Amino acid sequence: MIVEKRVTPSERVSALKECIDRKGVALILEAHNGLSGILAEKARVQKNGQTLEFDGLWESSLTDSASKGLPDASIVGCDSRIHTIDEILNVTYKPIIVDGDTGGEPAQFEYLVQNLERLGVSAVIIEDKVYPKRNSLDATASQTLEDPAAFADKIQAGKEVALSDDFMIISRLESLIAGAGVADALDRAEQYILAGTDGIMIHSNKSDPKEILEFADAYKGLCSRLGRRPVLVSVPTTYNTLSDEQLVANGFNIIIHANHMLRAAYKAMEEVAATILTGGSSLDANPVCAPVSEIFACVGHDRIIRKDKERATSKRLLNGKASSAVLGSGSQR
Ligand code: SPV
Ligand code: MG
Repeated sequence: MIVEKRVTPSERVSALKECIDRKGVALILEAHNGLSGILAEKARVQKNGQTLEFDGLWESSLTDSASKGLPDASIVGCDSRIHTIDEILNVTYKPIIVDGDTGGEPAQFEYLVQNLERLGVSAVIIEDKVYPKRNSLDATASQTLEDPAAFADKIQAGKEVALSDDFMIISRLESLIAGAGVADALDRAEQYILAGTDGIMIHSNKSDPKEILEFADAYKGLCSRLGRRPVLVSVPTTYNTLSDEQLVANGFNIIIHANHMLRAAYKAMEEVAATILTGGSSLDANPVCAPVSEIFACVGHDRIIRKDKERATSKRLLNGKASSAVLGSGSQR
């Protein structure tokens, strides 16, 4: 699709920070390919006289991997992730936050930062676990935390190679995922803030938001002691009894709904496959499928057809003018 609102990569890099400066918060939805990126970006609802929309997109390691039929366990390589990121960037205009997993070793992270910034990504989030990591939502997986000083060095290395101050490097604390508690998370947050991080993401896989709220409360004191407050990020997948509004009230500046487009697509695909098998034709599946015309419009097919017609009309007009000019010049002789 030809994106309606075009932006340059550098305008796009700055767009996330601008959004947070303007509104205090960025509401982000996951995308795992071009089509889900378009849908996440163009979603609009009317509520209490206001138009609601997402401010940007999350390119998730879980859903990028799952959409390739692979587990989120450092299996999908960097080049493949970059390919997906570029695919989404190509058809959207809103800011993108990339899930950088552990970021690899500092030299790998430097290349990742350079590459993402060049493409127009606004932020990368890396997590303080050791490579190869396991997805954080699996509470049964063993999770090993990175040495905080080594992680702080990696953050610093990334900050040094980023060209724009607007490109954000966000540190993701995995202390609660590894069972190390809020005090460990705060201690690590301090080290990462001193290393120059642009944001802190506190992650949890519990349904009870108690620890998250405890961290958010203590974060205020930590930041006022350090004299700097990097943005605070939440991924409320498991503790989604807490609304976005409540998260904002507790100091969160970026809220990422991290996997819902993929999970919704999964259910819809499963349902349609079963419906076709059961019905013995695809007739019963019609109500759960978007019309092809809608897909055409969404991905820009309609625009091509309209342009084809316009070009054919102007060619006919030109040919008409040319032949009447020839006829005209002939009749003068
Ligand atoms: C992802 O979306 O890949 C994330 C968030 O890293 S989570 O799956 O909750 O770990
Ligand atoms: Mg991930």
